[in-house]
Amino acid sequence: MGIVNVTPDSFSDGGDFLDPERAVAHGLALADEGADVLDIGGESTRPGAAAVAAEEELDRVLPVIEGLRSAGCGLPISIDTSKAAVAERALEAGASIVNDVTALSDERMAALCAEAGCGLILMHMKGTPRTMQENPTYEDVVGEVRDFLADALARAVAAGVDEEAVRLDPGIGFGKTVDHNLELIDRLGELRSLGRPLVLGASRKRFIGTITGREVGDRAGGTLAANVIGVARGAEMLRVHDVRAAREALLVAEAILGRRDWREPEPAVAS
Ligand code: HH2
Repeated sequence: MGIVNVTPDSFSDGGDFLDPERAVAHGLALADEGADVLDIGGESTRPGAAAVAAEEELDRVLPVIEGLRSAGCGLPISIDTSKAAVAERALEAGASIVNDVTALSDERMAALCAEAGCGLILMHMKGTPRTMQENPTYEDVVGEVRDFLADALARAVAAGVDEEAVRLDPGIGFGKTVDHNLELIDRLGELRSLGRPLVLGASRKRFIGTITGREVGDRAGGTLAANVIGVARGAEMLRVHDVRAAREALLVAEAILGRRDWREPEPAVAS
């Protein structure tokens, strides 16, 4: 999943793709690099980020979704939003997956996704982006994240969402210390008991900078390590800024793990 942040303030690429033409060009470039899905977001969720009104979020993301479609991009598009009003218009414009980092905090979201029959990513977060990094504590981070995601999945299914349409994400960096993030990635396999494909979003995040001492634009090596271990532990979708590097790392990692014969052509694009 290639990230297209149409925001002035995202932690890694804030402001780079606020202009819709640049965002569309970036999405097309990520498609060329081998993305299977493009994740379009119009509101930063970095710690302390300012909230954005639905109309402004829509003004950011709709021209990009429409622009990608008119440029002939046929990849599935996910809309990274926690607002049902934004998700609804994005789905009409051509998105087919809702990536909700608040796991259905908007009471209309589940019904909307059930009605639309779209894909749905539910992510764990402790607190809100404004407060989540204020001394997050857990007795057992993996157990708490698993219980939260099980509950979110149950709420989605109770609202009519097809269980098969749901992917689950431990929410790396969302109300977690460095050690929590490391433990969640290392023990990611324990979340497979939830029975749904797992998404991992570690790309360029702060814990990588803390460990490597690298600034946000210089965390490619650390990102690859997190993603490769994540895949070895069972992640099936990686949310990344650098698609080509992730794709190549996966080809080699999956060959080593014996999950794919490197002589065979790459499998068809996932949806
Ligand atoms: N992380 C971010 C945003 N959306 N969605 C999922 N499913 N998983 C994640 O880990 C995740 C996410 C934060 O990263 P980014 O979009 O690069 O930054 P910002 O929130 O500042 O725009």
